[in-house]
Amino acid sequence: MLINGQEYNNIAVLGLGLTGCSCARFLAKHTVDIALYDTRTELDLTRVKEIAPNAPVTLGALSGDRLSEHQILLVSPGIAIDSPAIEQAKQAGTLIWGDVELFAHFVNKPVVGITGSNGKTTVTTLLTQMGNDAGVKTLAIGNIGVPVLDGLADPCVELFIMELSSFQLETTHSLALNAATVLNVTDDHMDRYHDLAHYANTKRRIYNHSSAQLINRQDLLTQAAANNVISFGSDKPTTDKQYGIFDDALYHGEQRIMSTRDIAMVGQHNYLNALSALALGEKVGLPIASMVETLHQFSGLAHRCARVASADGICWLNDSKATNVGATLAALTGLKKITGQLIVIAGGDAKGGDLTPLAQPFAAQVDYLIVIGKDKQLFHKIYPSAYFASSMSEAVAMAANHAKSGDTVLLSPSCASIDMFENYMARGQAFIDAVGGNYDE
Ligand code: UMA
Ligand code: ADP
Repeated sequence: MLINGQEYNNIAVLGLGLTGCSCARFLAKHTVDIALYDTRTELDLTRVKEIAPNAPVTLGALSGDRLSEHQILLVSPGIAIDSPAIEQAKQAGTLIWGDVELFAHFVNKPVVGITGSNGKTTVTTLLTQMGNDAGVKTLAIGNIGVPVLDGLADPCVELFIMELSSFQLETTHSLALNAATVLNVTDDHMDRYHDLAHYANTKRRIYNHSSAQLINRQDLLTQAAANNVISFGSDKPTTDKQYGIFDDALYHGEQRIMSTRDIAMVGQHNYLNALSALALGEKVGLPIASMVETLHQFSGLAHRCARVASADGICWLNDSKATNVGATLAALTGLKKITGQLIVIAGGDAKGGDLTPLAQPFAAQVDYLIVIGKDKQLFHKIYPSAYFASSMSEAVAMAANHAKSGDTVLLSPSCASIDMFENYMARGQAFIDAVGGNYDE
């Protein structure tokens, strides 16, 4: 396989999940010798063997000597690249890439890249819808669940919208996006980064080589030291490089785009998501009228501040996708004007994150806090009267006992779900089932 004039015929794929299988599929088509690695000692290899029947598979601990024999390591995002074996290979001259780096060398269509601690999937999905509604065949790829190299398999795609995690950006070096954004940066994945600055710097790698950079005016950690910077924020824009909100309407510079009342998504944070999508869409030539029409229709995604049907007069909100503090803060901001009591169910795996930013808003807004999961005790520190529950059904029963008609019960965990559930969707579904409502994905 020829990349930048250099022949590569000995490539290793590390991690045999969605990303690893997609890398193997892509490389198999390019008739490159590949070796497959996974640190699990037991793994069902059926799918891998279908994709690359002759590739050697090594399970268990990684060996630096073995990895150093390869020209490139394609490392899956779930694998930390500072492991000693990967570090040894890097020192020996092996290139440490991810699937996104390989994609960058082969893509020949426009790509918009979206990262941030919160709102990535919402903005990626919304902008993809805007593209398709405008008649441009648009595909969402990346952290959203579609490995980027699989996206290249469809020659009809005219525009890619790529959701990027900080993990993916660690191994991405030459991706040249047509427009790139860091939506916001709040504490997340602190079990993988030294501190917030390290995490933010990794996210800002998205701007490298990009043609246009969209920053969040109110979040210093999203700033770009680049030459074609535009911005969004919840204040009034003052130049035509700014998007903002004024008098309950979205604006681009002086130009009023639409009333926030006509946006089908609810919540202040979703108005910012709408602005981001409009700004990125304009950079890749999507017509504004068509994008506004999409905003009239697009009502948001499941498990993100979504109302659960119930007949008890209580407003049950499923925000299971709130896997960090920033997302819960956004949900609380959207609930400032409610009249009844606010009961919150939180907890799970805090991923080494700092929960103290929740202390003040919880004290001001939350009448009754129920916590579940591995890091229950951390919530006790920031809200001493928190009640503990051992399961989602117990938490919902406690909330139902306490709530009256007109009250709101919000599931917004601020934590990952992995200690109790398969994923955030299973956690949200457990909440829905316990509430007893009927809810369609
Ligand atoms: N593995 C190892 N050693 C390790 C860790 C993992 O060998 O130390 C192996 C596992 O045994 C498994 C494979 O790697 O066989 C899994 O790889 P992976 O964890 O990188 O996950 P993928 O299945 O490749 O999915 C990844 C993203 N997962 C992660 O970043 C953890 C998916 O994002 C993404 O949708 C997919 O690529 C396609 O691009 C998920 C995610 O949780 C949704 N992302 C995080 C988030 O959104 O917060 C970052
Ligand atoms: P991500 O893909 O970055 O995890 P999602 O769109 O899936 O983002 O939303 C995750 C969580 O963050 C949900 O709880 C959602 O309500 C919240 N959220 C969405 N957009 C924003 C935003 N712009 N700022 C803060 N929180 C947000």
